[in-house]
Amino acid sequence: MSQNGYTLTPLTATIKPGEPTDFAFTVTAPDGRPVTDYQVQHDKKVHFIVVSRDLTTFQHLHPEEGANGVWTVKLTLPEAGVYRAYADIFPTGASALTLGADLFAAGDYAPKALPQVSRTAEVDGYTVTLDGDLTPGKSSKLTLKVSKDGKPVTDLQPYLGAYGHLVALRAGDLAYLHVHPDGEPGDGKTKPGPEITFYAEVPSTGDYRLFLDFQHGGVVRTADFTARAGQAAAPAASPTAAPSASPSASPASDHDSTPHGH
Ligand SMILES: [Cu+2]
Repeated sequence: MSQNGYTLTPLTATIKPGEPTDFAFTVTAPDGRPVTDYQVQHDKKVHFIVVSRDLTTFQHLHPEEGANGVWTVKLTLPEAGVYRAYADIFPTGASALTLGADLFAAGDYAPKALPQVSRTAEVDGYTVTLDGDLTPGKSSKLTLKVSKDGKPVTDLQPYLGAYGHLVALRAGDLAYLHVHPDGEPGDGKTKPGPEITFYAEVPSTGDYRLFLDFQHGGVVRTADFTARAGQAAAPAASPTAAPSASPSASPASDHDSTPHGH
């Protein structure tokens, strides 16, 4: 919720499950005042991610800027339960930050088990396959390939300045991880599919949830995966692949100053 003196402060206390709510928040600066000056990252000043604690639901929203640093977003928490919201921001004069807050929707709550580890995701007739392994402490290349009706999709549309946005969260504590896209539309080398490449660095072994937003036919869809880090090491694996306390991830925050894609 707080990093480098910047703090995410929800202004909306009550959210009922299944009901659209105008959720408002501010980010306060080290001087205690709401931040009003933000750098644009991937076409937006604020990227707002909301997941359920069991990581079975995901939303990527873009709040609207109001007066005095207040941001508002129409938010529906689909069911009763516990949720985590992340604001991915870059206050001018600071660095890129991801601040988190827990949200609650009152009612009977039955957490679902983490979805099985899988390299294939289906969404709206699209199949997305995941190639590459998450290696703790190392930058890991992940390639996501999109196909529809068995055919590779080669006309993905730019969405927020990229052909895909990947959010990676650690299942154990919802740590928000760094993911860097490899190339962007218009750079003369990045093709509009079927493959989208990212570099991700995970800090530890364990399970992660990956959420890929991609746009095709004018619609943004999300493909989700569960990936396991550090379980596929061969006997000859480098000792540097051992789990490390990388500073690039911590619960609900993100200490690196490099912009990242999602
Ligand atoms: Cu966004």
